[in-house]
Amino acid sequence: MSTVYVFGHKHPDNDSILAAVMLSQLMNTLEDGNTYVPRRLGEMPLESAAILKSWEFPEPEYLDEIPAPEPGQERQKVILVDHNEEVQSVHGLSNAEVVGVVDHHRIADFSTHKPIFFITLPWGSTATIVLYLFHCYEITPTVAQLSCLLSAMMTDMVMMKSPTTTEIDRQFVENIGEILGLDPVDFGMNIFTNRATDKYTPDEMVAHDIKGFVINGKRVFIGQYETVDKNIALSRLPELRAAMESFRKEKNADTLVLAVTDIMEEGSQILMCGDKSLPERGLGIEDEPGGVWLPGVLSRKKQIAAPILAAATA
Ligand SMILES: [Mn+2]
Repeated sequence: MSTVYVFGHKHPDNDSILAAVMLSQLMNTLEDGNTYVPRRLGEMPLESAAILKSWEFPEPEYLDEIPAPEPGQERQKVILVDHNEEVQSVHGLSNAEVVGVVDHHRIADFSTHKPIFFITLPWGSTATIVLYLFHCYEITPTVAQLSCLLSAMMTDMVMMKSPTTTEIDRQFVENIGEILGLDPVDFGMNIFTNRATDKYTPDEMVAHDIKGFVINGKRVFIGQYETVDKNIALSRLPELRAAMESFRKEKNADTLVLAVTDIMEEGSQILMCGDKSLPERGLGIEDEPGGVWLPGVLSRKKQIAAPILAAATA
């Protein structure tokens, strides 16, 4: 009988929040004796707050860190969703007992003493995997749950335009659309509009969806700011570059890459600061004052982080 915290990565995106909430709800339905409680490691994305509110689901509370257990106390049990790298996870993760991982990213630095619930699949979103788990446990998701899962799927796969989208994702999306009687693409457009992208400050554009990596001992942050009109963000370029530099210094990082992804034009404007050699090599570009436009680049994981990581080992 334990309380198990379920949370996505720091600077959470819609998938990290909704996959944590939906997986907690699924696990609680199974009544395995534990209580699963979703948490978040950063600010609520606007679209996640909007959809949870519309279904009257409470927002997950903020989790700052996991303290070391008092003598005789058991470690806090946790399930990581949408990430598995320590650098992207909660402060004090080593004080916790990781009892599960549900993720769709590379496996970086993971090892355990005991067997655990470890499910990673190279699908387009963690929400797709959570939906698959509903099927595995023969639990029928409610309309509210399907709607939340579809929201996370559509943002994480950028309306299914992202190259991370698999045939399985497409089938699940189509299936939810039929059950809910809606067009998934129209539904996804509404989710993106809920982001009200022009409301973000340059600091928020940098910080609201950013992931840290340790590459050959260097700390590299890769952020992604998704918008329906990149020109609004890029009209504030000097402030944006200043915000990038101050984030990098604050995190004591060597390199920061920011992708301003335009989901309508289907590409990303790449900005970088600090030591640019690794991302320049990985992406095959040279930074310019206004950044570099990479058409077709929508996925941080596959089209930005992966080539940068590959360049480090080449
Ligand atoms: Mn994800």
